[in-house]
Amino acid sequence: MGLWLILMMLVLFVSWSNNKLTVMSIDVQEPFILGECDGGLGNRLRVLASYIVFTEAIYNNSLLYFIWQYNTDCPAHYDELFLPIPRVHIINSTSDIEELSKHPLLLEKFHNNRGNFDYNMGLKGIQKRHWKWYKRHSYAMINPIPSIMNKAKIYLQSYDLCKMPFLAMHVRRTDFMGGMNLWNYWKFTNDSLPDEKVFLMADNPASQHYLLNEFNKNGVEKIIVVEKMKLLDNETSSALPKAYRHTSVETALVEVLIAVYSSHFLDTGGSSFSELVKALWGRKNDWNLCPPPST
Ligand SMILES: Nc1nc2c(ncn2[C@@H]2O[C@H](COP(=O)(O)OP(=O)(O)O)[C@@H](O)[C@H]2O)c(=O)[nH]1
Ligand SMILES: [Mg+2]
Repeated sequence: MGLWLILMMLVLFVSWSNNKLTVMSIDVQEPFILGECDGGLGNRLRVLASYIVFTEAIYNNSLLYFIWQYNTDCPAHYDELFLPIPRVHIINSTSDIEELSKHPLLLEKFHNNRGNFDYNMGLKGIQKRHWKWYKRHSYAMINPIPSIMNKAKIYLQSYDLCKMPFLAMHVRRTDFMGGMNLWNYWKFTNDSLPDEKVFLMADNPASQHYLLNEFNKNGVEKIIVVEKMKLLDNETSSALPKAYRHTSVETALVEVLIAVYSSHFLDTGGSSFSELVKALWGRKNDWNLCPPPST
């Protein structure tokens, strides 16, 4: 008798928990738009910034559900990098995405859009004269978590970069062949002033090692980096996935924050990672990673 009772309770529990699985796991009570991103950090953030504008300018301040998946292109979860944004819910589970796609309060679903910020504004008919304001406004909501800010702050102070103006350059090579050849970055460094440091952001170990070897000789540290990447032989590097990242995304973001404090930045044309430095250029005073000069 006792065994029957236990069996009955087990059957009841299983059917209850199965039912529960079909109940919405996200409690949506307001109209929302659903957007997704992919690619690397720069690609993702410009899509996020554009959709934030859409919620405000087109959808009467609706909520935004934003799909950010962890993958080879961007091996990091959103909340490992950035603080939450009011009225934006970041989601990464496929079941949540399916649920939200069918939800009655869904206003519009945006497929991944890699177009740059201005292109996205044009796509949704936002007036050109407002683009600049919206760009500043939406990127101002994107704030790295304190531990990442602190890494950039410590780095800037360790090289005295808050006191001495420095240059920065971004060399993007691994799975991207846009931009300039290494000669331009070599020349940029060679033309710098004697005491001026050149902060190098690079995605590719071979380019990084080449530039470091060219300029850091005889005890001089002309080019500075956050992390020296491991140089790989041809066989090992050709076995890696095309979009393999040689540093963590966290390190990449620390590099962006540092470059924002440079006096002059040489980009890789067409790279959205370079574009991110420019989009965040105006954030120096908000973040205050360099204390204001004492008078
Ligand atoms: N650490 C580091 N990572 C980089 C650098 N450039 C590119 N990456 C990595 O490569 C990804 C590039 O993707 P994305 O930001 O979309 O820029 P895009 O592909 O150049 O348009 C970034 O998310 C980084 O993970 C760099 O200078 N330093
Ligand atoms: Mg990309």
